[in-house]
Amino acid sequence: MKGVILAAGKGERLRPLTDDRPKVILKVANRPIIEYVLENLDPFVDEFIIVVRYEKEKLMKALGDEFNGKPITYVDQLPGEGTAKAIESARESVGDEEFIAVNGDIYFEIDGLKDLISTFRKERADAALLVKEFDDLSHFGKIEVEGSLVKAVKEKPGKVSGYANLGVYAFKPEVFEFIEKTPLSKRGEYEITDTLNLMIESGRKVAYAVYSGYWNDVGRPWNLLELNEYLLKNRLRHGIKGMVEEGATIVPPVEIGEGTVVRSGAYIIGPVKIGKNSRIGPNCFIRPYTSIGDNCHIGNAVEVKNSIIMDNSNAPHLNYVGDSIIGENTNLGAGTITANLRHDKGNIRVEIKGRLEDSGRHKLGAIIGHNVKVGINVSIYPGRKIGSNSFIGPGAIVDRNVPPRSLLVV
Ligand code: TTP
Repeated sequence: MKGVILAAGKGERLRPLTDDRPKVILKVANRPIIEYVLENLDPFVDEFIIVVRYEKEKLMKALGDEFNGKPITYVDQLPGEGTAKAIESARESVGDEEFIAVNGDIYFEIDGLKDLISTFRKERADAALLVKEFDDLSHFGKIEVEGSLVKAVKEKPGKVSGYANLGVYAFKPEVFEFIEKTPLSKRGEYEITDTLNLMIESGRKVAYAVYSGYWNDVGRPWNLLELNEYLLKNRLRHGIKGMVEEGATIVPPVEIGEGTVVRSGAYIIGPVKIGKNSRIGPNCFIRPYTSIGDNCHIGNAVEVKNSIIMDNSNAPHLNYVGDSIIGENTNLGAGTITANLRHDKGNIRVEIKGRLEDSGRHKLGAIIGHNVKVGINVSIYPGRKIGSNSFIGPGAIVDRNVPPRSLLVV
């Protein structure tokens, strides 16, 4: 069986973190998101086929040509948008075999895949999909079922409860004939949910497996923080490979990579994960659910909580980083502070593709892209985004989003 992973999307809702790279290579708990998908597929497949387009060279460089000793084949998405188009792009590589297709940007536990494959086989189905019950299906496709089979898939049905389509499928190769007939949707995409409806209308068997475990569709920036928290809570193993000076306090579980030095006076309360060759302290406070990448510097009098700091980034002097995401190669000047709470304690809203969306969180800090230089004493309002390759001058107050490649000087 082959595993097809859809990773061609632009990830626009995750800007600025996807300004210059596909979302599936963003690291959560210091690992590219797509690796969690590959890990789940690994026991069931002999080859990974990754469908690419947006910034594909970066994806290919990040993953290389094998995973756990099994080959990765990259295929370009055919012209056109949508999940059906993406799956069709893998047609030649899949050949005449059954296959699994999974969105590359979702996190789920392996049990879901086991159940999906056994249902697909037991029902002798033409297709099978993984579903999960939610109270509000506004953001999902609703799966209507009858007995053990799917009756219909309805895209974005509004605020109703029911089974949601999770983006994990098993298919017989015959699906490609139905993809060919799939019309363009109202959203201007070729959608695999429309293909499934065509299959059902033609009397093909589409089965489903119900998943009740943790699932995260990493579409918006705060989903990265939720996933980070889940992974650190559930998958972190305490282990210190770096050097911890006398006078530093480590409250497990904390994972510290090779070459990292934790200096005296650092106080780290797990779950916290720190990559390789980073410099931590002296005299800093790192609180739970924080991931710090490789070659980072968290210096004197810095507090970090519930945040993701990606590789080669620094919060070197007198910083507060709370409920925030900081991209790669980014530097915060001395005294730069992220605010993560509104005074009225309301939910923080974030602009996503031009519309303000409720993050559902009353604590959310800054979302800073890659290669950003932030000057000294900059204050960043909750839920504000700073685009990649920007320069924020000293003393600035970032109370609105900053586009990529900006120069903000007060
Ligand atoms: P989405 O999350 O719907 O799309 P996206 O990744 O482009 O994100 P955004 O809406 O924020 O711009 O896509 C679901 C999955 O399918 C995801 O893993 C990317 C993949 N995909 C493709 O491979 N090709 C496509 O044409 C589309 C639309 C998505």
